[in-house]
Amino acid sequence: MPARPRAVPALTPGVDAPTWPEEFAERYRRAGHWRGETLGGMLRARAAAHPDRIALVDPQPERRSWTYRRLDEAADRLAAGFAGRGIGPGDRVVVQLPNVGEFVEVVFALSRIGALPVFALPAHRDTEIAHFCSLSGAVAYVVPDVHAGFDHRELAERVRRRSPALREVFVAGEPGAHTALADLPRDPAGPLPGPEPHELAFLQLSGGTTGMSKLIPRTHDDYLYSVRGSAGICGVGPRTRFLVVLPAAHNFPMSSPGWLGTLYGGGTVVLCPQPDPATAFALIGQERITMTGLVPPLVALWTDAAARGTGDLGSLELVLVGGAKYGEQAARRLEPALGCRLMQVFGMAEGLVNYTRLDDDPETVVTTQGRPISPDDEVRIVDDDGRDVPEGECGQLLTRGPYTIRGYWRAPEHNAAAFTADGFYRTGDLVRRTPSGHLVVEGRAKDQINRGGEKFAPGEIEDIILAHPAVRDVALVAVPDEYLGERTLAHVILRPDTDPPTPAQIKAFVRERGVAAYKIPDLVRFVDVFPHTGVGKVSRSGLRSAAASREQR
Ligand code: OOB
Repeated sequence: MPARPRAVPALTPGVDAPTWPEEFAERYRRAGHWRGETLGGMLRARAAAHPDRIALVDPQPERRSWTYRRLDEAADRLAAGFAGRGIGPGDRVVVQLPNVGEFVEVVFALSRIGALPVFALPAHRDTEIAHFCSLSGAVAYVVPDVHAGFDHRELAERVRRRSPALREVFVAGEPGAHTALADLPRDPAGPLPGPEPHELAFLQLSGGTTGMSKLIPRTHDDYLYSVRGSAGICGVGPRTRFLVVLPAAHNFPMSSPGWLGTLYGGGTVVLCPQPDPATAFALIGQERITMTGLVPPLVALWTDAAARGTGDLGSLELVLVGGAKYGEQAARRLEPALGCRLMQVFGMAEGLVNYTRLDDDPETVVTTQGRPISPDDEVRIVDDDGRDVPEGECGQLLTRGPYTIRGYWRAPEHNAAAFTADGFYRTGDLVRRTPSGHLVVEGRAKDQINRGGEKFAPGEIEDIILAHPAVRDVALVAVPDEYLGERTLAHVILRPDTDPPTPAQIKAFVRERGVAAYKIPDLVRFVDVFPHTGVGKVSRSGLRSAAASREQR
């Protein structure tokens, strides 16, 4: 197919997103980190090397499987279909699909034409999707028909009315008023004008610290370096059978080593439709799964279920645990309970990923969150004034390196605060480093909630609650929770002469605004005043400690 003339030039890093200074880019290329690969090119190469090996299995409702050749061809055909609908290089496409085969096809298809997936999670609702559409300027949105009882086609209709740039909605399944992915023309495509390795591959979501999530621009070169490194550290190879339990669009199950790392290493990816032990254990047995990645609350569910003797986990060799702090005592229980190895992973969609290693001693594996992938990952641990703390002491983690972004998408003001002048990303995590170079996560300096691995900025929900007519002020804080690690408590000050709402009504108010369910406050408490800091700001630590010392509703 001839290259389509474009009204808008393809995006390049540096225009909509800050990029690495040339001296760094050159260093990363010279070191062999950036090898000039693209996502689409990687799949093409694997399909050429072992066309008949099974790349992907979507087990439900009827088992479907793709060889590497079939996946490669499916990506080409779908790419032609997207291109035929006017989607081209640099265009953003919000992709909100659960763990289904179409998700992987869509990602590679968009990559083939140089369009950028914007990775929404299945839990996101009107507020988040409209935000991703407007911030990215998305021209298209890909949804399932109905997932977990929720009709995404209706969501798409509402979002389309709010998003002038959004021209197309594609549906995996019954399309309703939209276009079915399956109905896109599937003319065999000629060579497509693919993206350059230094160009953006997609936009990931940040957990957010102020307002709504920022978008994280990742290039083919940088992302594939972290994928290759992760696959190597985890020992991914042709006999790896990786179960994608967490939402496939999240950075952890995508690249640590996740489905991309598994494809990189020539293994087989199996998509798990739900993370509950009944579903996952059955698949582990049937599909002889060797590896998976979980957040700590899920491991707790799995180890409890395994202790009750459910499931045949005999094939499982390695479980990666990350996304939130994995407590040492829980970590000690994993290997005996699941009968496989544990690897801790402490990563972030912005870049830096740390792993414990297969040859680390068992104490290191249960007591640390690992060390960086790359010898060129620069890590600084600093105090509040930005000075390096003495070795072994706790401080804020700053990082810079070959797969850590230099800035968020279209967010110059935020970038000025989130990055140092010399390009280090302020992770907001409090860590210390052991003599072996492993990091231990001690806490968090950033204003973020991490509810069992799902992150968001408290301000996002505070703004919604503030719109309630009876609410004068609100502060949302995380309180410790045995299962989730953290859950959320909204402190609410009511206006004096209004009908006081109940906690349930506050929660319903948030839900009705259309946000992901994990952001709805777990607890609501009405108070008369907030504790304040010396400079008159609401003291979140004061609220947290007050909450911890009181009975919670
Ligand atoms: C992963 O990525 P994100 O972008 O959802 O969240 C990153 C943040 C980190 O800054 C840290 O605050 C927290 O999540 N985190 C952990 C952790 N892993 C992530 N905190 C304590 N211990 C851990 N093991 O969550 C992510 C990305 C790639 C691989 C793994 C996780």
